[in-house]
Amino acid sequence: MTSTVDYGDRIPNNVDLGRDRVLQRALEHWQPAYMGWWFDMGPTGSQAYDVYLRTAISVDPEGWANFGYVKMPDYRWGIFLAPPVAGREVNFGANKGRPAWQDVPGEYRSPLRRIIVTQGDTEPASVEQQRMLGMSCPSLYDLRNIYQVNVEEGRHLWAMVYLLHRYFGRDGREEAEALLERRSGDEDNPRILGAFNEPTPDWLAFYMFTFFTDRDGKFQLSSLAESGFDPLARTCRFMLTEEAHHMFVGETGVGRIVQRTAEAMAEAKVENPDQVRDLGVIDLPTIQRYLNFHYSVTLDLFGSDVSSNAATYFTSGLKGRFGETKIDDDHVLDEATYGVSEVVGGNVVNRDAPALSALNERLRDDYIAEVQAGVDRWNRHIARAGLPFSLKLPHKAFHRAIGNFAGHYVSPSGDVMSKEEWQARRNRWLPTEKDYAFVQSLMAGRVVEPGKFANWIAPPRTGINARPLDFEYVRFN
Ligand code: BYC
Repeated sequence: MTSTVDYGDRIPNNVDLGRDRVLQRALEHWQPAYMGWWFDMGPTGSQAYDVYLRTAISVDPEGWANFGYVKMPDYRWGIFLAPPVAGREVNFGANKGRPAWQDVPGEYRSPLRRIIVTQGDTEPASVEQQRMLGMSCPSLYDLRNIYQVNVEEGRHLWAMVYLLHRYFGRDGREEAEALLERRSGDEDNPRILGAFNEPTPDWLAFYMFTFFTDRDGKFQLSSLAESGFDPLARTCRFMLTEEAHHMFVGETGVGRIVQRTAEAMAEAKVENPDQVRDLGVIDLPTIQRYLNFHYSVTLDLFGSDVSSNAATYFTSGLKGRFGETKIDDDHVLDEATYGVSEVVGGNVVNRDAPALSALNERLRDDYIAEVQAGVDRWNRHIARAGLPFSLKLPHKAFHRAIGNFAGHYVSPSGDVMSKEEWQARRNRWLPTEKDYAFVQSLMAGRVVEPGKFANWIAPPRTGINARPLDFEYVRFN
């Protein structure tokens, strides 16, 4: 393992790829297919643009990235694993205390492959979901940020494909090909997880997605960074470094939209949503409906509240809890219980379940706490403008399709309803066709003059890599 990356290699890497000719050839064979996918499904019309991107150049925490203009097809998608930790052990489950695996334990091959494929599948999916958005960007700064997110999702796909090729032989190579064949939203060959087949039709949706859904990425990657399968743990540790920027883009993106709306409302002294829309900004109830949608579909990504898969992953030592090694317990969980909710007799009630099978629910709860803190920060913009409104996370049971709440009709405040009652109110709670049409009407063209921002979003506080806001973050050539 080297800590800097050799850019002389066709595939930049810090895994001594050059020493494993078979693996190198397999990846070099996959690379043109990846490029084909990028040209077909990557950001529309962007191939010739020079974009001010950061590229991973080492795994050194003090300076792992380099900033400069790059044409995205020339971005150096590479393979980087965080440095090994000497003497690392499996830290949880039935194998706790054994040396961490450097190879796939035969008995766990199938679940491990499935975890890696599921993780890998989300990465190209999100690029596909966002591919049209460059055509309606609110500024060069925002355009650069979405492209940064897109190339790094591409790199995260490379990260999982490396593991598949390196450790899973022929099966792994077939899975790697299939990752380039599924398509977000395709009826016949969709992406694996629900949220990754939903459209991301506009920039409010993009920012909600990067705030809510990329954060599922953070929590899942953090759990996989605890894995007893050391190459997966080290891969995910490095991916988390890049992931932080994606969530920054989401949180500040929504925050800037909320800020702009609140300031425009205060200045014009209007609160009625129609009048707010007349100001050319997105009214707060529409923002709330987008929030309700993205939050609820992302909660589904954590899987069923009670899951034997989750118990197996943990007991085998493949997938830990968030912050596993910092938790003060036995890390085996044979006796422990955890609270899960379900609908009983028209009410949402809590009951204790074996902690092992409730691990998805626990991770979801960890996620909810972090998301709430972000929503609180958005609300400060509204409070500062003196407006009597606040954004709220809907009840956990609202609009769920996976787990105990699937098939139930629960309001954002947690009231269990009949299907008819719920559907009669649906348009108050979730974005309507009219909402989408209005939001998209604001984003009819792109804003590309350096330093200019669309009317519906406030400028950020600072530029990228200490560059000014009027820096030419993207050159169209
Ligand atoms: N949609 O016991 P269950 C990211 C399936 S995001 C459709 O409930 P389990 C990123 C499940 O596959 C992070 N199907 O759940 C973000 C299973 O199928 P089979 C991605 C679903 O297995 C933004 C069945 O239902 N990483 O990185 O305990 C941009 C019953 O399973 C869904 C991971 O997810 C759903 N929402 O947990 C870019 C980590 N939920 O076996 C990137 C790896 C469940 O019956 N994945 N199903 O065919 C996992 O750890 C687990 O697969 C899950 C599900 C947590 C997703």
